[in-house]
Amino acid sequence: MKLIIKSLALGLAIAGTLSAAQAADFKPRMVRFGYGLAEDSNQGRAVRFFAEELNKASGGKWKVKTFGAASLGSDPQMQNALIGGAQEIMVGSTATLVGIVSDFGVYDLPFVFNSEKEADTVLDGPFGQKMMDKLQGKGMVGLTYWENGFRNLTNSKRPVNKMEDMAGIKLRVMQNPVYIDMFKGFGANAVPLAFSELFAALETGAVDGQENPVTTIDSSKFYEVQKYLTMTRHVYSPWIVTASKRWYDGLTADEKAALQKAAIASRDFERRDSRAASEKSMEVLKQKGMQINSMSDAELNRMRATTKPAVDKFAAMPGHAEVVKELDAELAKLRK
Ligand code: TK8
Repeated sequence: MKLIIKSLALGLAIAGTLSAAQAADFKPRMVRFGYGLAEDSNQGRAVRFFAEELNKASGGKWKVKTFGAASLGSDPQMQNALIGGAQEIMVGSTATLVGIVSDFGVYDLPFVFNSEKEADTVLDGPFGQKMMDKLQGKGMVGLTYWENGFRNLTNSKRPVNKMEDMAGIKLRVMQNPVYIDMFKGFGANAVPLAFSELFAALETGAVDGQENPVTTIDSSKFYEVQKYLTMTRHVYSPWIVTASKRWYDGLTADEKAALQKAAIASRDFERRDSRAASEKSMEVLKQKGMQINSMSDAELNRMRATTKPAVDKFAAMPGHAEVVKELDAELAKLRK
């Protein structure tokens, strides 16, 4: 009898030392996490961080596999795979979500955010959450926002010192009307194209230029096919990590909680990493021979004024006036 009690106690003691992960309710799952940038990029590093967190939290029950360089498809293709349940998680630009929830175009309105700090506060606050919640009715679940960063202009034709220098430049933009209207307004020839096709388009001269944060210009090796970089910071566009709602709805409460926790940890990791990488990328781009120039505030203000029709057009679409007002109110709170 004593022996039985002893071994029972021992058994309990061992059970007590099992990690919380093993005790928690995790089912064995294969999770596909896709993204568009190169594996060696700020996006790739953060995806691997997220995957690792989930593998750990599940005590090895989850096998999260990462797929970079758009190997599961472009942003819009992955979004459809999530909605259909053929893929579990992705990260991509909020800008490419406008085909699903057009309200997301609000983040693409030119010169809306003044700093990374402003963007963090708005995205991590009630406004950012409310935007993510709009995806639920469309088959996706928003998990968190990562930094893509302020977007800058590159091209192979000429230095862009003033708006008129963009005239006639065939410029790849994301598949999003705000960008098409904005760059047409600047005088460029805006061509919407998936990011996965961008390098080849620049290389063959199908387009002359593009716009992205310096980290992406570096990790995608655009310096090989682009000579001029102009620091316009015209849009701060976030990345958003999303899950398939079909898949998400089948998760246990413990799994959902772990997913949320890993999402927040990945966000903090990604923003720190991206901001450090951004400084290094500027050095790399210089060293690779890109000619870099900034634009005067007066010129940027002139560009901003030129975008008014694009902003008005966005705001005139159903429901958008409300979204713009809400974002303006959030920003006003920060700036007072
Ligand atoms: C990566 C894209 C990219 C975005 C773009 O899939 O398309 O220019 O900036 O980050 O989402």
